[in-house]
Amino acid sequence: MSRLIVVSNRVSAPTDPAGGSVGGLAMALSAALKTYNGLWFGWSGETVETFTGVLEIEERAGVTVALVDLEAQDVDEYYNGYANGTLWPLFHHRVDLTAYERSYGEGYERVNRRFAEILAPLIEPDDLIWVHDYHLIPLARDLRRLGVKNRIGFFLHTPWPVRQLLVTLPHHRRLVESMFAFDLLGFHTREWLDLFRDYVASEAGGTLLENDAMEAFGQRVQGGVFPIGIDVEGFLQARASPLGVRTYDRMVSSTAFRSLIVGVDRLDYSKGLEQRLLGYEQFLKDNPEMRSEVLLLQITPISRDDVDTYHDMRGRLDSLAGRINGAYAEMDWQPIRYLNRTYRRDQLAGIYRAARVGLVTPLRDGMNLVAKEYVCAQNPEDPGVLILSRFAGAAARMGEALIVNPFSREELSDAIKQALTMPLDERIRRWTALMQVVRETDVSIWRDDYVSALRGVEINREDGARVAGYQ
Ligand code: GDG
Repeated sequence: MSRLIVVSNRVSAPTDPAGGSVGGLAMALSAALKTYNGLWFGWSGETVETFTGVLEIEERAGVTVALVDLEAQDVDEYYNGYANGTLWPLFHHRVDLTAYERSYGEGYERVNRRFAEILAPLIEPDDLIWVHDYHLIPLARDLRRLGVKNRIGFFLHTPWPVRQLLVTLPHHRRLVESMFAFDLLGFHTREWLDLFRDYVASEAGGTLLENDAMEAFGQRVQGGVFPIGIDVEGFLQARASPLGVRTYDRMVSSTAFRSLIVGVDRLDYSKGLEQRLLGYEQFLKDNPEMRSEVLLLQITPISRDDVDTYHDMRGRLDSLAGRINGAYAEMDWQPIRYLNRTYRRDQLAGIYRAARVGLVTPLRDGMNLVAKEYVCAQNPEDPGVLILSRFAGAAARMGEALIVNPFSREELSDAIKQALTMPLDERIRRWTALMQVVRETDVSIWRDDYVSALRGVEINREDGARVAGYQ
């Protein structure tokens, strides 16, 4: 059986096999790596003064990981710069926050080249290579230049942007052309894949073929839709674990007859946190009689604080939460609990279960796993209500949530009221449909579908040309 090589910017293979704090994606990929006797390659997270290219190979809970350190300039230009300062905002339609620095693009190309040079000698002829996310878009091209002929697949965890915004990126053609060195391009939703295909047809002068294959730049690549999900059984176990149950009890007693509304998001402008707090404030304004019956718990671990836009946003959120609390709190009640910290997964599961409403309102999001976790954690006999942004990839299949436009504070306010007053039979009906989607998109299904699609892509290497398409 061929080995699987997973490549991602950061390697999140679990160190603790019990996995209490490990995400579903990490667990699913680790399980696949164990089955296929594979390898997980990426940045160690360590910064050194000068790049050495030395590879550290270690075993983590049965998974072989191969890690490489980056130098400070790489971290500035490739990671904080091009990946998180250019592609992330652009792919989330924030051209106002996008940095168009030439040095960032150069750093990005340099690190991808370095990764390719270190990875190439580890690859055996039958290996399947699965590259993750926007940090590593040119990697297949760089591996091909080094003579790697294996099947290489790519999965984008973010949305793909509309063509009219993507063309603001200098060298957008070069970036997209490099994607044609992969054999399979996976997206969460039909919408993201169609946006990619629109670029190929309109901007690259390519041809759209049957079954989502595409031809451009003298190459052919197969596209596909693979909606990611959560590890349902793992999450149910976390919810039923002693800490999950204890956290649930603690939340129920600390909210004392109030309805808990929960939000869980990395601190990121794509998550619509400011708009969410303003929507909640609107609800408090519109419904004075319900004020002291609710409580918003917003869990927001700090992320990417080295990037200025994140740092600035953190300050704005602190003051917004403070202002709303200052304006509406009573001596025995505060409308918002805003926490910049992380919890273990089992604790999160307990918190979700205690919440009558799950507020998931990103402005643009590849999928959004919190929506699925919230649904999965509910009590089937008395489930809470998911409020979900129409701009999350998750909304493509989770239409039984209360779907909202997160840019409209009135709509958010109305949805919160509707969720809090929804009769039990409607809550059960909606939850049952949503839970079915959560099960149908379990992360192991996503992973296995992707790996078998990559294995099934037909590759014709006559004359050295690579032509990919489903058999
Ligand atoms: C990207 C795409 C796509 C959050 N706080 C804590 C914690 N979390 C966990 C959540 C959830 C995960 O982080 C966040 O996943 P999301 O899907 O919501 O968002 P991104 O981080 O932006 O992920 C996204 C995803 O990739 C997968 O393809 O869905 O669209 O942007 O699992 O629970 N976990 C723990 N403590 C916390 O405090 N343990």
